[in-house]
Amino acid sequence: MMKSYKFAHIADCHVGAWRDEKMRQLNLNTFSETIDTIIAENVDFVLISGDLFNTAVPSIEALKLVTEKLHQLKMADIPVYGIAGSHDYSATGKSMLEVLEKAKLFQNVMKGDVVEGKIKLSFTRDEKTEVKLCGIYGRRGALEKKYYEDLDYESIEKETGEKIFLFHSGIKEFDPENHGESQSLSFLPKGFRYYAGGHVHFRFAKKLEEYGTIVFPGPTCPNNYKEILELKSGSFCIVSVNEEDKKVIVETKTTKFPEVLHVDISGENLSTTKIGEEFTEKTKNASNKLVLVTIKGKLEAGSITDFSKLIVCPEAFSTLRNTSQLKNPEFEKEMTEHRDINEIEKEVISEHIEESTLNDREGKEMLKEKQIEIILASLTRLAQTKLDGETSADFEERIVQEYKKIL
Ligand SMILES: [Mn+2]
Repeated sequence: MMKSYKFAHIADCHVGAWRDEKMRQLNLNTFSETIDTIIAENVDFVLISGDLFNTAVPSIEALKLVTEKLHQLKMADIPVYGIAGSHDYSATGKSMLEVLEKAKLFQNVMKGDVVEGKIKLSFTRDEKTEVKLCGIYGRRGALEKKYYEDLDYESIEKETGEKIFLFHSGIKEFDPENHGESQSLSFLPKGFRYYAGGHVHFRFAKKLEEYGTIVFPGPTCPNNYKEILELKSGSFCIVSVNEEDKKVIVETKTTKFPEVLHVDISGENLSTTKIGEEFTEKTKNASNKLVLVTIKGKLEAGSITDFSKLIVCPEAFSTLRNTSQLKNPEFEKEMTEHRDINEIEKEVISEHIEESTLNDREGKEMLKEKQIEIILASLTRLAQTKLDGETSADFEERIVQEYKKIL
């Protein structure tokens, strides 16, 4: 018989993210405070739906903090269950998550065997609540799709008891902007009480008839310029499941974040002086705020292009500049700051796609959109590394096979 239980659901903490010193510190502090709140909430366990770290091998600073906070959870008798995300996953298995797992500070719930070509997931059981957990990690370029294709749905769907599924993928039906190569809802196994999602950095909660409650808590701290503007702060969820009516109550908590001041400067013939003046005028009341400056249009010939010393507001919490839509006539190229690598790749490829002539099997040139898609998919496939114990020949064969699928 199930009892009422309560847990915290966090995702996309990206601990160690940000180059900007103040933002990096904010990201660390936010993670620390999030765990403090979770401990104070007296939950039964914590779920981390991927991207705990910003990279598979994080900095000592990031690792130190996460280890300390996970240890505090352990001391408070709160187990932590999770999966890897597209950022902290590593094909070679050399992920810091494995180290934390060895230290018994974290339990990876993506466990199972391959039986006759099918992936049979096994459940991790939480001792105190008897809740059963399993999940599938996320990989860069949504390579996890393969795991869902081979997943033995029946065996996990027919499992009885209270079940939670952890995943790190976008759901097409609930993500019109397609933040992260979303998949159709049907990839989720049916009949779980709760679906703990990660990967798409926005807040979402919905109860579905055949499924259960599907939740994306949003990142604990916004991870880039665009997310700051969209989300205004980070967030996570505290979830209670009631014994009698099996009702799932999702409480979204926002994390502390400075007030944002967004400054837009645009023009067709922008001089450095003009930009400086407009910036000073628009940041008069910027004290302790996080100033986001978008500069777009065209620079006057001969202008300085390094704004790092010029466009900065000393009394602000920090100043972040976005000049991705600013053209410098001298170089005729876009300057980029604070942007996602995937976004930059896509943009550069799209810009130069006219030079590409990929033909289909009949020798006819493919649609440019299709060519962009193939080039992007190739980048992801070719960025893979050899697995532990994999021979060079096996590695080559695997890359060739995966490559064939995108053509
Ligand atoms: Mn993420």
